[in-house]
Amino acid sequence: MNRYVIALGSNQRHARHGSPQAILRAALAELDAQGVTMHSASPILRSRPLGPSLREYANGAALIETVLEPLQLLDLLQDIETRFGRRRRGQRWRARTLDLDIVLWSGGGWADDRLTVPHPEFRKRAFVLRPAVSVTPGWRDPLTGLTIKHLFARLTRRAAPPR
Ligand code: A4P
Ligand code: MG
Repeated sequence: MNRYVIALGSNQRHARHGSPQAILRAALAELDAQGVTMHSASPILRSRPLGPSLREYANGAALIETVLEPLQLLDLLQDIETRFGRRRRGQRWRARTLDLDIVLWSGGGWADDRLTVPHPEFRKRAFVLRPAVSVTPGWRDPLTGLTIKHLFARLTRRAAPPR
């Protein structure tokens, strides 16, 4: 079995599912329906956008367990993103109905042209670390050896306001 921390984000409404918050809930339900075991899902938080998009995000994190190997999980996440109307073409960081990222994997690291785990940016992002703290504070980042809780404390201690 593989355990993962996944990050969820949305900053655009969906015609059927509604608000970004509702989209994240529906995405979690969809993972469950696909046979992924949901150990813990964070509260869904609002966060200010990082990057060019001006709309507020809903963000969350989940601790999951599944037989799927990393690339199989990525396929499933991308399939769910597509079903939620995510368009993959065009500008990076554009407004999106659903973004599902693999943050951490119990197997350690993965690096190829499709997938990098741990997610290269997660240590700098409060909108990933804050919900991750609530699902698995003690999980250690294999790169730095620091726990999620420690990474979040380190990030939010800085002078810059948290995002
Ligand atoms: N990919 C590589 N590693 C991973 C991984 N660990 N998990 C590849 C998921 N995918 C991974 O992603 C592009 C490609 O990354 C995928 O095809 C996959 O093979 P994408 O989701 O299609 O593109 P993107 O999301 O537009 O780009 P990127 O770099 O993933 O954007 P981010 O880093 O996800 O940032 N502000 C707030 N407040 N909250 C947010 O959630 N999100 C973003 C997007 C910007 N600002 C935000 C938020
Ligand atoms: Mg992404």
